[in-house]
Amino acid sequence: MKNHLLNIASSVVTSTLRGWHGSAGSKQVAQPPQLPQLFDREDDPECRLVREALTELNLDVMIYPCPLSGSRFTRKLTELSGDKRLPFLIDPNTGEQHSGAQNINDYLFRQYRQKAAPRYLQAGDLNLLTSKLASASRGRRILAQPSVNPEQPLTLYSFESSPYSRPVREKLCELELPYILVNLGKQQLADVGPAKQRLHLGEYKPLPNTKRSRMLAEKGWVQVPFLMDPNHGVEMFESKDILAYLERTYEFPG
Ligand SMILES: N[C@@H](CCC(=O)N[C@@H](CS)C(=O)NCC(=O)O)C(=O)O
Repeated sequence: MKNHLLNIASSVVTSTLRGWHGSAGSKQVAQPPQLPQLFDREDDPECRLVREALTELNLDVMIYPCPLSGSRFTRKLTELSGDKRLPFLIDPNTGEQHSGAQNINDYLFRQYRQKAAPRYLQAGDLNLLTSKLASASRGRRILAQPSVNPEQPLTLYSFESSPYSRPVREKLCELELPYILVNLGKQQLADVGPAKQRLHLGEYKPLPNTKRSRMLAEKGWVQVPFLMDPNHGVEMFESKDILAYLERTYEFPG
């Protein structure tokens, strides 16, 4: 979408249709030593339910984007899972692999929270319907665009419902760029709101010993989306700038 403001407004509608699930991140962090790997398409209704669960569980993962008519990770997906069904999760920490939102979210909650996935993250009819409507509200499908294959994965700080982060995730998906998804869900009231107009008055203090407090110490600011590209030594805030950077750096002129 060319007009950035319209793009963000449409993304607000998308998050609203899913009741802003994928905003809160748990205070309890159970990040395992190795990154779980998710084969994902940004506009797939089941993939969205899994990414909402990942934000809620405060888990970071490696994303292998599989847009429509994409090929970069589809062969690997087929080799590992036996078909092209999305979402597909591999957890190298346990050797488990699962297909489909219901199985994946059941596994993630059982493994990393020792409890059942909440109702709003189950792949039942209502959640799939709202997630389909959320995808439809973006007004287009995520189709692969010819792109440069990076040597190293990029890193994106995001949380699922973030209206500013969604267009960046869509672009990473279209360009089939693998990335580490760092989930930065809201852990307290002071985290709520855009970075420049938080609900909380006074100096912003993230909870201690969290990804948010580390981001503040290391980057001087807590805001998503935040992109790191080790292939070019680039780190940047601002969704509009990130989109322009990804297009200029990775998209083959069409
Ligand atoms: N102008 C920025 C706005 C980004 C922004 O406000 N992001 C929100 C999330 S959608 C944020 O970081 N809020 C503060 C927080 O989550 O701590 C952009 O386009 O990237």
